[in-house]
Amino acid sequence: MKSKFRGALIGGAVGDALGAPVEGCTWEEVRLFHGGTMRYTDDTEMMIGVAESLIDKKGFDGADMVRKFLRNYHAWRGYGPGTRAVLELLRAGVSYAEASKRIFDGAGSYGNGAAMRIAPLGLFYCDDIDTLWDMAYRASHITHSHVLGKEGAAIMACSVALALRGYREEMLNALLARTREEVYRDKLRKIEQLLDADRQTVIEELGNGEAAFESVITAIYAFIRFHNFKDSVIYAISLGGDTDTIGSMTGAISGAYYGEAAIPPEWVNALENGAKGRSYIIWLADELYRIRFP
Ligand code: F2R
Ligand code: MG
Ligand code: MG
Repeated sequence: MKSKFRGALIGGAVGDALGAPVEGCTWEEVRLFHGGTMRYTDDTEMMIGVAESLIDKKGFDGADMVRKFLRNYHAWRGYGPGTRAVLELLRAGVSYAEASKRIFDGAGSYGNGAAMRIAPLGLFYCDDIDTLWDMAYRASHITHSHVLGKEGAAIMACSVALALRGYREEMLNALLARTREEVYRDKLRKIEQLLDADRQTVIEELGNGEAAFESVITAIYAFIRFHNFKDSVIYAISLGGDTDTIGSMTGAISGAYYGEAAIPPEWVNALENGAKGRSYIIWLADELYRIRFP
């Protein structure tokens, strides 16, 4: 179980860092890409904030999570424009109940920024899916007030919890039993028919974009289609589009399922290891584990 906690956090970070240099590329361009750095992006920076807050507060605390997001924020990690605007409102003193409702003409964001950071919550509330679903909605609202942004994050959190508990394809029915929004239900139902599909079909049917409903189900698909961590994450990135985020979410689900040992050590070793790098992320995973399984 401890290895799975590490797998989810480090798996997410390596998926993010591997996908980062080709974010926004088409899958043909990804195919041509060689080399690249292993620096993580906003996905992992925000995931660290979620983990830090859960550890400090021994559970979800919105005001504290806001403080962690603001303390960690480095614009150069490549934040989405909506999240950037919300963080600026929060820094200016707008309440977190209010800030995320002010963007996109009052519609709020349905971007994947809430889903991409949510893995620690899935670990923390892994044995209580009702509470997890509710907490995922609350943790998302800090930056994403649109229901599709929140639902995507809840599905992602639930996928991490189910993977931790040993679910693979069986997770699809468990997710369908909970998911209310039709765009997600429709894509979850398609996964099994797409297991041998070519990339173009997968992109058309499930998506590879920055909207949560264009990426969360794609990450679940990449996890289920293959039978090891490495193939799932490489495949996720090879779809192009929002590569760091789909790579990160696939890495988090796969890491929770297979555990730390399944992550290629050369990927882990190449991950940046500065102030809040690889060793710190492993420490966060161990702290979460210690709190949940004393
Ligand atoms: N910021 C990026 N990528 C930009 C390119 C970076 C590249 N590597 C480079 O260096 O140039 N990636 C990060 O942002 C994504 C997460 O986004 P988040 O946090 O959800 O932000 P946002 O802006 O709220 O939503 C993303 C986009 O979705 C569309 N959208 C969302 N809600 C909408 C609404 N209600 N109406 C219309 N459109 C909506 C917008 O296009 C948003 O900009 C991750 O990929 C992360 O890696
Ligand atoms: Mg990113
Ligand atoms: Mg991204």
